[in-house]
Amino acid sequence: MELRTYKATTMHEALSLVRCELGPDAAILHTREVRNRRLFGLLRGPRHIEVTASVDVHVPSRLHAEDRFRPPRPAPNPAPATPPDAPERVQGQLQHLQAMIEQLCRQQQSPAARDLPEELFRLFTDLIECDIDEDVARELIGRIQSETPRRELSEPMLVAARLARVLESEIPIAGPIQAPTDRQRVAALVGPTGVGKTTTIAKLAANFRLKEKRRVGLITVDTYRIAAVEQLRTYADIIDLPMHVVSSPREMREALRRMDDLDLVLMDTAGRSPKDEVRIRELRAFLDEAGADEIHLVLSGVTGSRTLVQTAERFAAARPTALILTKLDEATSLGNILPLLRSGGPPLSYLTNGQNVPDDIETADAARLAGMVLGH
Ligand SMILES: Nc1nc2c(ncn2[C@@H]2O[C@H](COP(=O)(O)OP(=O)(O)O)[C@@H](O)[C@H]2O)c(=O)[nH]1
Ligand SMILES: [Mg+2]
Repeated sequence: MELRTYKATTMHEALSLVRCELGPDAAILHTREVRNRRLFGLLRGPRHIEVTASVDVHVPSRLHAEDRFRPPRPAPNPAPATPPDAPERVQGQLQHLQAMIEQLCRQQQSPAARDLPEELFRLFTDLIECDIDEDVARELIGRIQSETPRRELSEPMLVAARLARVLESEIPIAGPIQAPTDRQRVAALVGPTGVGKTTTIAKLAANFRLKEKRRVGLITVDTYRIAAVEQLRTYADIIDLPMHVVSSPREMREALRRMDDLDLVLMDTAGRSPKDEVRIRELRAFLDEAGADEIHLVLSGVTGSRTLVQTAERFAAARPTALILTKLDEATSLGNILPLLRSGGPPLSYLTNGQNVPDDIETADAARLAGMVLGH
């Protein structure tokens, strides 16, 4: 049986190497995080990941539990050579010191950095495969390891279910737009260009009007592009809704007054570049003028994890109360949305998964989304 060991700075890189060289069917047999020792083994150097894989194995390997949990062998005595005539007491103290340093090094390692039981390791690599950031995966696995009774760890189904529950608990949910029948409610959608704001407004409007029988109106402040106004007008005509185009705070007040017998006014806004903070603040002034009850930040699920977090930070100036993630149908994996959901931003209201109006939208559900992130 041929075993190969790959070294890389991240687990993602190591797994890509394995996949590239041994193909998708390679079995991962073992992984460990290694820190090069410096200064006589006293200091920990940069860490790297070692993955041992093989294409000749078709069953998961079973390392002996005692091998997996055996504490690292003590390094050769890092203390300067003690003169032969040094009192035994000094030698004893040096050994004691060395043991303390090793213990400290072990404590500083995150749970995922120690050798993991096989089930957790497999889960860890599955998370990486789902495009979940290595640090997030490490943290999630650490939580599972500390919260799961040892005997349960050998039950893959139980461990996977526990992981799904942990993930679910980290997804904040806002619930759908409120549309009471006794007063007008205003909900605005904001976000970058092209993420699907207008299409989502059309889906929401059609569902509230046709399924929930609410009196709905549309306002657009997206007057930058004629096509954008026409796009919304086409939907308004098809669904048979009143629509107003406003370009100043005075027109906004007037439009809302003319719609004050409606249950819900949905407001479309021009896409803003996340880099244009002045325009985002301008947008906020418009929303204040409208007295918007709900502001939903719309972001595309096919955006990279860092950009998602940064864009949400930039749009914080618009003070969004909820988050809509669009285009989930186009995403090959959804691990990229986790840092955003865990960053303390607004909770999720809706998910959209296609271009069809009004069908391709659903109220966000933490359990379902956790399953989607895990590729279920
Ligand atoms: N695949 C997919 N496309 C979508 C979704 N939502 C919107 N789109 C498409 O994204 C493009 C931009 O949508 P639009 O509503 O004009 O974005 P806006 O600029 O934010 O208003 C259009 O081609 C939409 O059909 C979705 O959930 N999935
Ligand atoms: Mg638009």
